[in-house]
Order: sequence, then structure tokens, then C-alpha cells
Amino acid sequence: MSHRLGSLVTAAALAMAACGGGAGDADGGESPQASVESPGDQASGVTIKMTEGLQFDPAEVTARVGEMVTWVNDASVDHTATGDPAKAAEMGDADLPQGAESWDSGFVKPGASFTMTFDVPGTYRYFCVPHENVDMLGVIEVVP
Ligand SMILES: [Cu+2]
Repeated sequence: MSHRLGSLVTAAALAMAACGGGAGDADGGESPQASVESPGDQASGVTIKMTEGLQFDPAEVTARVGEMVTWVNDASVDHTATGDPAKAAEMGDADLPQGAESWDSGFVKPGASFTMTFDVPGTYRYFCVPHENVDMLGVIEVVP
């Protein structure tokens, strides 16, 4: 398996940084994560396609804590987005930051989508259950 998408993440991280957030948190301490990005000022959240070619596209993304991450099944076959090491056939295909909860979208049908948010910063590795064996793998960098 090859993970070769480092520059994508850097670009995404820079774009996120430009949107602000982060610096203002100094006095607040534990601010609740419930606040939703005001809809409309930009495409809300991160979208990942599940493709006919049995890939996540992009395979590697950056999302902020609390930001919506949506998988859209662009293909004619079912896919999943599964971040659960217990369900991975190969160790390392799923990996979560300490304290993060595992997840499994279940089968996402052609044309359907699945959305979730992440509360714990760190690197999440996940896979597609029916296509793990052909390296349908993804990475999400969740940043505060
Ligand atoms: Cu798949």
C-alpha cells in the first residue's frame, strides 16, 4: 500500500489556517464544540468521494474538530468508510488517535452519502470494508 499524498494535506492545512480559528481560544479553555459553521460562507465541511475506481478521493484530507466530513458514493457499488481497527483485515488500515471513538458508516449505497464529525484531533486511518483488499484506504488529519 502506498501513502503518497502529503502535499495535499499541507495545502489543505494552509487553507484552513487562513480561515481563522485557533488563536481566539486562549481565554475560553474548553469551548463547546457544538457551534456549526455559518452555512453559506463556503462549502460546509470536507467532502470525500467514494469512487468507481475503488478509492477515496481525496485519499487524504484535513478537517477541523467539529467540522462535517461527508463521504459521497460516486460509484455504482456499495462502499463504507470504516475507522474501526477491530474490523480491519490488515493492521494499520484503521488507526485512531488516543481516546477517539471508532466508527463505521455501514454500506453507503450508490448516490448516497454519510456525514460525521470528529472531536479528537489527530490522524485517523480508515478503509472501505468491501475494498480493503484492494487498498481502498483513507486518512483524515483532524486539527484543533
Ligand atoms: Cu469501497
